[in-house]
Amino acid sequence: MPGKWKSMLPARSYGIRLLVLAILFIVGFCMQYKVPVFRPKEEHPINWSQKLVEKSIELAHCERKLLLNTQNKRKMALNVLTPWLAPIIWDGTYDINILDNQHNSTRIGLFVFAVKKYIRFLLPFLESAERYFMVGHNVIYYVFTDKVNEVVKPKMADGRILQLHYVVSDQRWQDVSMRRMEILTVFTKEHMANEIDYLVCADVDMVFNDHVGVEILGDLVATIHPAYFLSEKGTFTYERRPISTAYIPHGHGDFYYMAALYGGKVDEIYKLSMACRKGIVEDKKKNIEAVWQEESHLNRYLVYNKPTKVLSPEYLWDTNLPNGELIKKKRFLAVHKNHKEVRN
Ligand code: 4GW
Ligand code: MN
Repeated sequence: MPGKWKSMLPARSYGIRLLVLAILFIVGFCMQYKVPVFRPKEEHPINWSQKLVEKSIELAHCERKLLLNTQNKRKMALNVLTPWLAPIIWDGTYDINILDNQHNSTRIGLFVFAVKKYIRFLLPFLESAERYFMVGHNVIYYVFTDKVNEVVKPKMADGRILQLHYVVSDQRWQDVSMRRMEILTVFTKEHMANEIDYLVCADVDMVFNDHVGVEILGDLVATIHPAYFLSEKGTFTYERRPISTAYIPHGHGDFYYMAALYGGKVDEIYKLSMACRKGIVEDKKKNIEAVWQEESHLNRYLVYNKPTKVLSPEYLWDTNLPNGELIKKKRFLAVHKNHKEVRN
């Protein structure tokens, strides 16, 4: 059969063979040296500048409008993880139904001081907590005041308890604020250890304004100060004098935390308050006081004992601050106070 084929081929087939070989050679040559002859022609070239315009319109519609801002703002306000991989809690970063189920038997404490003229903030604080704080969970309010008899109890839901405790009122407001650490060292150890699993510590001159639930619970939890959440580290108002026990050298530290909301497991708050209390006492012996009192000591502690969870400024906001458009939910708001009226 093959012989038959051979005999059937015309003489000019040698020419054809040569032609095919030549074509193959040229094609191979062009492919090897990337001669552009064989590149497919783009029928509809992509208009990249048009694409960019479309993208920026899309981003402009982003719910939190974060991407419209400058590089720095964009980076900081989109952070959902710390450099040590702890979550930073923003709206949309958790599923509250799953977490509520996980915490159905968790006992939570809310620790607050209302001394001297700050007693006026207590009722709105507690009423707003009934509305937004750990709704549906077991809560004990630990209220410390020098005016136990003046406390007006809010209407409270089942599973919620108000504990009133007497505390001396210090003359200096700085000492009132710092005494919270001393009281915490005693109460976390002696009372709270058996009564609750997690403790949340808050300023009283605040109101809950939106959901604050079990998503904030963790071993050690701190909140980013709303005035510094877009700031460079170098501008943080840490204690910078090496003589203070709250000293944080330049280059150290991750966030500037605000002492108006932090929390954690009871034994973690015991350790934290012991360390801060010790620092405050040592400073007093040297007749110095950290620049932002217990907030400076808290920041120092948290630089070297990293929080396992960080709360975004959604959890501490003041409507007088700039950049409020970056904060979708303003969950815990500073009350605008007349400083002259509340000064002691
Ligand atoms: C100035 O005259 C004062 S009085 C500054 C604080 C004072 C104060 C604070 C007080 O008289 N009674 C009192 O209970 N506190 C507690 O310390 C209260 O829980 C308050 O929220 C916390 C911290 O003080 P602050 O809220 O005034 O601190 P900033 O200005 O940082 O919010
Ligand atoms: Mn305050």
